[in-house]
Amino acid sequence: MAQTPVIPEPQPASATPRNNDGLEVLETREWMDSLDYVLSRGGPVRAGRLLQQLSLHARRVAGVNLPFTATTPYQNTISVRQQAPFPGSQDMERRIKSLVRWNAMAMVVRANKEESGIGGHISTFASAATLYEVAFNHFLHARTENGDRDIVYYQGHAAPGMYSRAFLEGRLPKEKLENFRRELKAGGGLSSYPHPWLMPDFWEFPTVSMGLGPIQSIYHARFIKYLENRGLKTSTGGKVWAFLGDGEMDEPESLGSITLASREKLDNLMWVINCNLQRLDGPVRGNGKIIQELEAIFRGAGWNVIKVIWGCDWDSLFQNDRDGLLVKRLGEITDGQYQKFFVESGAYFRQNLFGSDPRLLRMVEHLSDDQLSRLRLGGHDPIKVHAAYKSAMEHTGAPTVVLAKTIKGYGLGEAGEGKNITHQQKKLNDDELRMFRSRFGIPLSDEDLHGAPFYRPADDSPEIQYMQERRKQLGGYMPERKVRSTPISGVSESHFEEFYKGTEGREVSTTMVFVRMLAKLLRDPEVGKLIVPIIPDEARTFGMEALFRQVGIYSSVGQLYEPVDMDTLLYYKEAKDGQILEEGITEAGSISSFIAAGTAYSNHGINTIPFFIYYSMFGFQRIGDLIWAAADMRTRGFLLGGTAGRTTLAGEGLQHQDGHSHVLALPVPNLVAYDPAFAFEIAIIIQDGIRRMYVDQESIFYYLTVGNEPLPMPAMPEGDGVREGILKGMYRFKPSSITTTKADAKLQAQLLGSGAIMFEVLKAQQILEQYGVAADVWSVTSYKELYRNANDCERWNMLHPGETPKLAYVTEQLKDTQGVLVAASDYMKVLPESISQWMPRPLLSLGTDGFGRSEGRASLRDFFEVDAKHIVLATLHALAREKKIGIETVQKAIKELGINPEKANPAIS
Ligand SMILES: Cc1ncc(C[n+]2csc(CCOP(=O)(O)OP(=O)(O)O)c2C)c(N)n1
Ligand SMILES: [Mg+2]
Repeated sequence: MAQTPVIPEPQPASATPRNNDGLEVLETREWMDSLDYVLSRGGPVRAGRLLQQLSLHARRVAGVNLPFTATTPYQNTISVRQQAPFPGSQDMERRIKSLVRWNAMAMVVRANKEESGIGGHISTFASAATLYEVAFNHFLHARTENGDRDIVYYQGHAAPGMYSRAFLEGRLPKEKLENFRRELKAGGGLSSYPHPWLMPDFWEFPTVSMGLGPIQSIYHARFIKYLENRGLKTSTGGKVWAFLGDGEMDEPESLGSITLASREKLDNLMWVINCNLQRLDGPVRGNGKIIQELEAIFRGAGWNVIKVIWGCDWDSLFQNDRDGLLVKRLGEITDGQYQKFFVESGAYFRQNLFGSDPRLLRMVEHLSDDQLSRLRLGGHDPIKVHAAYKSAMEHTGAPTVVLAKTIKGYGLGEAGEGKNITHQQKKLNDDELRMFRSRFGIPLSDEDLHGAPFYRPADDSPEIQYMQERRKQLGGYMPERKVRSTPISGVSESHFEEFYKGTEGREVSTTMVFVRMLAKLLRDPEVGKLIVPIIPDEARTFGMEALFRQVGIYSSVGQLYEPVDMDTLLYYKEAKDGQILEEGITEAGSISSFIAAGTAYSNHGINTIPFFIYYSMFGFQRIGDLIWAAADMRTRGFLLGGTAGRTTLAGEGLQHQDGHSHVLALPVPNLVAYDPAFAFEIAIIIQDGIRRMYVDQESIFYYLTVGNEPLPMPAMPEGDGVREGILKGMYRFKPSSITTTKADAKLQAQLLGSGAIMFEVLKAQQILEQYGVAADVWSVTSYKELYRNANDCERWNMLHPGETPKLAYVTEQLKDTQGVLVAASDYMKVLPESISQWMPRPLLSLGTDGFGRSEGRASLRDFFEVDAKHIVLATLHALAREKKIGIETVQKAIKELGINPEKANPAIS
């Protein structure tokens, strides 16, 4: 139980007791004795109740108000009497931990000896070793008795510790450790940090971009409850653990979603924050106290907070601290000052911490300076850490955070223990190696030390046997990543056929098309239940409210109120087995759910198929780093950028109108991005996406932009190449009617349209006929796919001279065409330009570079120069450039089309 400070604070140590105070001291002592009696008879729960009753009584009869305290005293939350006994061999575990420490340190030192500047971190794991080792030896289940497992987010910078342990377990050979941070060496190496893309059998979660681990762990824990409540997974008690840094807590993603965890009562979630009081440059809160600050935040948010500040060495000091003088003094000291104590001598510690009051000095007079300097902190004491974890495991109804106080660079001594430079320390000289070796009792002689050799005792040594046995008991090794699901058999084409036919003149938006398709997929007997629609408070924007009723909104408690729109058809239906994750206004949270759902095929053996739809502007631009992590994690699923396009989202203006998400999608290597124009294109893409990801098990995911402009959806053109073209990025959608009737037309053009601007291109095609230009219209569904393919061909050709060169898909499509090339999209001009070098002739690209405006679509397209008339002008301009028409035709057209040549350039206005 948290110790609420309802006992009056003791007088400051420096105050001289007055007569009256003497009485007060006596009185206080009597009350304390009484409380001790209650404690001994009824235990802490009874004592807590009594204190609460006393406080209520005091308020009722005399209006006594206790000051609000978000924090508890600067003490361990778990008292000595509540502390669970340590179940293992402390001595053996200390020896194993020392071996893990040594090899983790050696890995970094060696890597930097061989290649100076290669980097790596010693001090993060050095401070966290006990936190990890107690967990590995006693808590982290690779498989529980019930067949579940624990999910663990390891702190990225502590990776050497995890590699070192895997080496001792015999899972990683020495050669791999020698190639730490040298992944391109023969035989492979080890990633600097956790990267499932690079080590798909080992790492599950990339955590090194600070803040991504914390938020993902919350949404993952919630997603597990979602799977359980929806009957897709049986509840077997697996936990989600996240090992985090105290500096990392400054990231908004770290703390921004913690109330979700408490609101959802995620008692399957456990955070261990390594409070070594330091970040990269220096102290996290030099002038404050990070543990107290975090305690207040987490308590306020409804978490179960367990502080592990002091080791067992302090127990007897606190026992003798009858008046709370010591606790009070410890609470006064800032973190910056504590850091100084860690690096100073015992004499300094005595004088500056205890020297403030003679009574404090008396409390430690039995300890030598040396003993004083070695009083252990809680986070380095396996007994305290074990007790905290055990208590956390037993806590129900709320998530737990363990705030463990440690020393950064613990064991590095002069090389960096507790020093501000320690985060970056990667080199140890021979003296420092010797000291480290001796401190942790590694059986290496002085002569052997040079070069920081790895050390692993024989397989049958007691240490290795012990650690193997512990992991066996806990179900196997960790970390380990593996695909736990089997492929689905596919999804029926029947869901998509309707969309091939078009809408026969009826105007629908591509968003509506998508929503209708989703509704159909949700009814599919096999994949329907696997679909996870994710929405950050935008369902109505996308016309998805019908789904509320169809599949319900997930709520772990069901619906505890009568919804205000209960009497309507599409009421706001929350249900325990609801399928929609209505996340509220958090794109970061929603993408975390997307990742949890899109990696369930490996994490939980369940092929959930997430569809996360959001305002396209708030995707890559806002949560690009989480999307990058999703890619690393081999997440599968569909991202849908809704109300997309700089000129298609009317009215919303500069901060909403997205004309660059497809450019921002370019860097993500395994992301397949499409800007479809027609219903049938979406149908082909989604159908093929499900096949590639869930049948063929490719490690890819999708980004589709969908718009909100109602347009008549045409039928899919006949012809073999259409389906292939849609998927590969382009196909001829509508040849010019002039070319088919008058094959000798002199003026020709190839118009490349995509997304919502396709309809402007089709209009331009008709206007161009009036100028005698025969223009074919191509639908470019994916510049990214074309770019990827062209690059791939180019590279192959470069590496294989003399062999038949490969032709880029875009080249192949356009090589036999005639006329000028003009592209128009609702995205930046650079997007089509990215593939122009593989086109047979120069490209003129129209796009929406610049800031958006609050306006209607027609005005926006005029402003950004992507409407039909500008496409016509661009085509005529290109033809004039080729000397196919005279300048006067272009000048005339400008007048006829009503274009103001002096208008401001939208790219910079
Ligand atoms: C988003 C992001 N910003 C910056 C960094 C660079 N960085 C790496 S570690 C670190 C300090 C980490 O401090 P803390 O979270 O306290 O971890 P410790 O190493 O002290 O356990 C920083 C700033 C990063 N990895 N990610
Ligand atoms: Mg830190």
